[in-house]
Amino acid sequence: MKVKFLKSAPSIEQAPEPNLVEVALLGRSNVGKSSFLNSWTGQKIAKTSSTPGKTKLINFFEVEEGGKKYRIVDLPGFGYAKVSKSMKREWGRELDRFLRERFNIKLFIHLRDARHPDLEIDRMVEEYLNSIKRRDQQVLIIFTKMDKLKQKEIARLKRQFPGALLVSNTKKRGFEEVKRRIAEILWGEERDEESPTGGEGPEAQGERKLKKGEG
Ligand SMILES: Nc1nc2c(ncn2[C@@H]2O[C@H](COP(=O)(O)OP(=O)(O)OP(=O)(O)O)[C@@H](O)[C@H]2O)c(=O)[nH]1
Ligand SMILES: [Mg+2]
Repeated sequence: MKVKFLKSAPSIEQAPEPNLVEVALLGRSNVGKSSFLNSWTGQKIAKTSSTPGKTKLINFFEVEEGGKKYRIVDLPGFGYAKVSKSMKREWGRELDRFLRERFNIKLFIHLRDARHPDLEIDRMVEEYLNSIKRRDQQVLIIFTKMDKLKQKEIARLKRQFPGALLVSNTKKRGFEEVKRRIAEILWGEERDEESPTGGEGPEAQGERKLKKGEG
């Protein structure tokens, strides 16, 4: 996987051309968004810090992997201590606008701290994302800092959130499954279309088009 930093932008107007699929990383300050990007790509390319509020702009990274190009967007965190009533106020107008209007975002990754998996602010973000997401966009919840949990606590978290994805950025754990899920979401359907159809008739192809919301 090749990754390079592209640019930082304060708003959607300064963002790169929306000509590639993007994956946006969201979550509270300090949850490990920038660390997640580094672990996922296997490169220390995003700046991390133990002080919340490190990432202040919308940061675009371009990735090339197996002949495919896409971007990862590292966003500023929100709500470290306080809980505010609206995401707009919490995050600022520009970020709210970016998330609503950036149509080439195909996947929102919502990172949550495995030690505090059900905070009010995260429920708000979940609701917010579900309210803005379009038919061709998906949300994936991933819990960070699993290295801080005991086995028992991991089991409890998995019961509470069936199918939950857990990672440790410091120990680089959980990324095989995470990468598989992300690839499925980004390219799953296309890979189907590229592969020999194996006797699949036009009906099946039509169905797929409908599922994708095209046609
Ligand atoms: N133990 C442990 N620490 C982690 C993990 N992920 C991140 N951290 C630590 O948490 C702190 C914050 O990490 P960042 O990646 O900068 O967090 P962020 O979400 O980008 O924060 P902002 O940019 O401020 O919103 C750093 O000290 C990281 O080393 C993890 O999986 N396990
Ligand atoms: Mg950051």
